[in-house]
Amino acid sequence: RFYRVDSSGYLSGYLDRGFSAQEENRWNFEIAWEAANKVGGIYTVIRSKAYVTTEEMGDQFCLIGPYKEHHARTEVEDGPLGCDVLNQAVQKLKDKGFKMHTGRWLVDGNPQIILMDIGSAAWKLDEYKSELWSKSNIGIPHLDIETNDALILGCMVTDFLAEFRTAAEEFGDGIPPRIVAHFHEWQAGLGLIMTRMRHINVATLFTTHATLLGRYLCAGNIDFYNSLDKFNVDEEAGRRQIYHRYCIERAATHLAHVFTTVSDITGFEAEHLLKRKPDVITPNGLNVKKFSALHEFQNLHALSKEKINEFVRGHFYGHYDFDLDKTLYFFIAGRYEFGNKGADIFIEALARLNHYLKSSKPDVTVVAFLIFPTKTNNFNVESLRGHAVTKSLRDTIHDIQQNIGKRMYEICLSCRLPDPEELVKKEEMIRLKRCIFSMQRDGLPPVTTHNVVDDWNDPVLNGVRRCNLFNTKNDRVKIVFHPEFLSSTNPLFALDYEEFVRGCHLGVFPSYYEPWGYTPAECTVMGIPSITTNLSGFGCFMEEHIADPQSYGIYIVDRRHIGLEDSVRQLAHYMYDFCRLNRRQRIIQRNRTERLSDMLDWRNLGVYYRQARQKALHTVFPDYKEEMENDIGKFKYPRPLSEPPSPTSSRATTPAASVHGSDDESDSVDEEKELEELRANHN
Ligand code: G6P
Ligand code: 1S3
Repeated sequence: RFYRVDSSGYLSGYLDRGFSAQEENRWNFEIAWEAANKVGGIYTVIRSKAYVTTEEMGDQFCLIGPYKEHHARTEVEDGPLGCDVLNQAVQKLKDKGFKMHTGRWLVDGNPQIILMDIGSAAWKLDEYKSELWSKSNIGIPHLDIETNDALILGCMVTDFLAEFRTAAEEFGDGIPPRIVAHFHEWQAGLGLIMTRMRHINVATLFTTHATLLGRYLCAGNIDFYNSLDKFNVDEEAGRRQIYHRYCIERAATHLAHVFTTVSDITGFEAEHLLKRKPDVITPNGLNVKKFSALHEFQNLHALSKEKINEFVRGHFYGHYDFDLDKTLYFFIAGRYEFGNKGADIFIEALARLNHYLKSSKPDVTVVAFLIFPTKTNNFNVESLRGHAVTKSLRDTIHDIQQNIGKRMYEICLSCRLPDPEELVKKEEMIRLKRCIFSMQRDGLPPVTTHNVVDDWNDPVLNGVRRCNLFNTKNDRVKIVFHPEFLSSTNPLFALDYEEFVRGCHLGVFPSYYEPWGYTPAECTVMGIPSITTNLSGFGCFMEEHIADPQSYGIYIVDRRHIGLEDSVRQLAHYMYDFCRLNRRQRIIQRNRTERLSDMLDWRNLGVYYRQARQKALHTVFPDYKEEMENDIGKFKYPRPLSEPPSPTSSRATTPAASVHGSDDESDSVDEEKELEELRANHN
């Protein structure tokens, strides 16, 4: 067995780039609709995990997905695959008339990828449908294009696996091939069903990231978790016209040799809705990049925050009477599922926070960003105007500054000090006045940056209207709804998502339905504290592994055991407590949050996927010995060593400044103590 210690000091077993897999003729295929095709959260799983899987399996690992030209052109480098046996199987499919694209996905790890052109096999759709019906009694409605496409992909994958198995037998020097085909989510699940129906001798794994019914049921007004054992699943699926999809998901779940879900809570849901308990829980990780200097991420926070400051100056022009040094940036982001992602209670809690701050911390301002993509008619004029007038002011001041400098230089050369009146000319004052006039506005700073198409029915806008959060001068909580994902080409922010997160102070994700939840996990590895819930996979995972999550900057709202009103109140209190931290305390908290990154690194969490693969191999090839690795039980995060008295109302363990009780805003932290703690933890 090969173990490798990588540059950041991780001891990673089995990371021999496929050497032992080659010797054992062992292969791993991962099949997902979102392989090199960004749709949602599964893309992040596949993409971020690729590095650690190629470190383990080398070219014995290959991803398979649908060919989506737009994404493939920018994400995949065309070329033959690394092994002849793979190329041979691909050729066999090409010989049948199917279009196949092969190459390397341009992400960390550079994994091999096969992208199948669904259109090239569409002429076989009726044949595939009839095969599915005769073997499983699952019928797909003619008009459900998405499921029809999923079936075509599934059949192409099955053909490929059959061809590959035959080829791998020939190439294996007498060692029988041990193949794991790992299918993600119901769309890829059709491949699993067909593989099993056609009796192809490979070990199959099925991972569900969210159940179909769970997503639908939660979107309605339902007490989901307390009713899980009472749903009539067939009836519920039928009522929502997803019965055939539900059957596919359930069949894939039951036909898989090993079934996994991304969290315990989704496992619990699957047990009731899909009627199978997962064999392994495979929590989601991230490809964590370590900085050489421990505090580099703090500097990045300051740099990105300055870019957000610039946006805020423009957006709130004419009403910019708050101190940016005492302004905190909160945000929520994700797929626009208003209730599932907890945007409803976020807005409600912001209204309460507004009230608390007005009465007891009026010098603090919170700008809350809501980032949910929805249909818009582009940016609104008011937002663009704000940025234009601040830019014009900046340019004018820059010009005048240069002129003042030249004048000052000339006067000083004649050995005298300039009079203040000599420095700024009258016409320059007029230019400045003109800029200031153009910054006056009649209305309030807009709540949204874009013209939302269905403005009157938009749930975020309606929530904001209901709670009267209209960005008036008196409001201590300001709202910015950005109905589009961020990108560095965005004319308002000019920040990509990662930079934006780094620049914020707190991510707020009070989800009701969240199988895992990458948003708070991403905050954590960037050292940004976040609020999550005990109904999200991530929140439960943190609760399980950390003695006191809150002291590490992970606030967990209870949405399970208490009523909605109490959850809103708790959320509002968490946010208020956060507003009461001074800068030094925030810095300490960020250090602590960042310390949790190891726990979310695929180099550690990858162990669960390995376990699942081994289990599947052992089921199909009983002579294959399962080697049980330790799980990440070693990550028991204790309460932080330094536990000074807290300035906050609700908790005793929130990090406090080294000058106890001081409201000192200076940013020099008791770094030595923090570093000592950090070192102790890293060792
Ligand atoms: C980082 C930087 C400090 C900066 C601080 C601001 O820690 O290294 O130089 O003062 O961020 O923190 P704040 O929580 O006020 O944005
Ligand atoms: C799903 O994507 P979503 O945002 O629709 O899968 C993700 C990856 O496993 C998971 O993080 C998320 O909670 C699910 O909801």
